[in-house]
Amino acid sequence: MHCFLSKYTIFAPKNYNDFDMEERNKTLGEFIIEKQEEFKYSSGELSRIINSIRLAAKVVNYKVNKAGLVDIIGAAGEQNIQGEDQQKLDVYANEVFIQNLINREIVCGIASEENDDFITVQGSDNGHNNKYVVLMDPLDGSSNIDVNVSVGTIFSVYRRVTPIGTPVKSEDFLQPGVNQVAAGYVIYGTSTMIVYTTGHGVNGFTLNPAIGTFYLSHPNMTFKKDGHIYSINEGNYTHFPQGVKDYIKYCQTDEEDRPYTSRYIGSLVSDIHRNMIKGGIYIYPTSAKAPKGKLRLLYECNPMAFIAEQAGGKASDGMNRIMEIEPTELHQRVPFFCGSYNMVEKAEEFMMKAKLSKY
Ligand code: AHM
Ligand code: MG
Repeated sequence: MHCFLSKYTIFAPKNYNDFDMEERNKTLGEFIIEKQEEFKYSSGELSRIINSIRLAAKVVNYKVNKAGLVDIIGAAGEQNIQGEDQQKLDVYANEVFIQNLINREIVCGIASEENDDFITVQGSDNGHNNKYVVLMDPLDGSSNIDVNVSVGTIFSVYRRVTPIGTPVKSEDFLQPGVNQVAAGYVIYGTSTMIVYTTGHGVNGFTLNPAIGTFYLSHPNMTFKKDGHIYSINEGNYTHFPQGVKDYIKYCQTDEEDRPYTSRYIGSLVSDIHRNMIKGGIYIYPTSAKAPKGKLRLLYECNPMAFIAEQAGGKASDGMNRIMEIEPTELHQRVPFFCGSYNMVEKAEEFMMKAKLSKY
């Protein structure tokens, strides 16, 4: 039987529709398969973890995008119109990510910023034979949801250090960031993206919401060596260490390529993502309100540091490399300086000068 196209057949112009991207770019699924052999211990487990995060990200994205709407529909009480209990979105995101990882039986443990302690996960054989633990902040910056500002998920993957076949212990989670085998974030912004690294550079994938597929939109993301943006909550200025105050003055001084631009969203993922694309530094130092800093070493700083370094940037606590800090507790906080390499170095210089001038 002949098949023919009539002269009336209408084609969408090549560069016009949403699906054009599909022809040109790899999907995240294809990318994961293609890159599997780059992983140090290539058994497919790490690929399955990334796949599971990809699915959870889509579910959370759906919920985040109708956050305002759910309030309207369910405004009268604790339940929405379907009779479901309304939950805070960070609790919801926590459950989605954890449940996804548990259902796929691919990790031996999970630690989350939302939970006091880590969770032990049994594999398909009801044993403890899986190799990886996942640490995450399921919905960072969630106070921004109410005002329609971008939020994100941050995750980090480590190989366990206790013997396979035994239940996980705290030492599996309390590993320095240099041991990470993968880390990434999901940004629920004007578009939704997954950005991640497995130690071979950083790649970003944008969700096409029409078909629910992530496409490789930002291959080989890199931080500019020098940037012009500094991101810090200057409301806490009086309580900052002297080195940070001096660095802020430096950013504001009218010399050479300065003053820099100040941009602070108050949503770590968004601030880092913007700075990675445009060049800049993010700082959350110690202050009177947060004497050890606010951000968590394991759930926020280490994964962001891994991404930053893989993108040619730098991450420190003002003095030391973030990824070399030996964690002592799950919810440990640290000061955080992260971004364009030369900017972080300059900030460290100011920190060191201020420290030395004390003596
Ligand atoms: P959270 O984990 O409770 O959401 O807090 C982390 C967030 C970061 O996303 C953001 O950079 C920072 O807290 C903002 O803090 P502040 O409002 O003190 O500037
Ligand atoms: Mg957080």
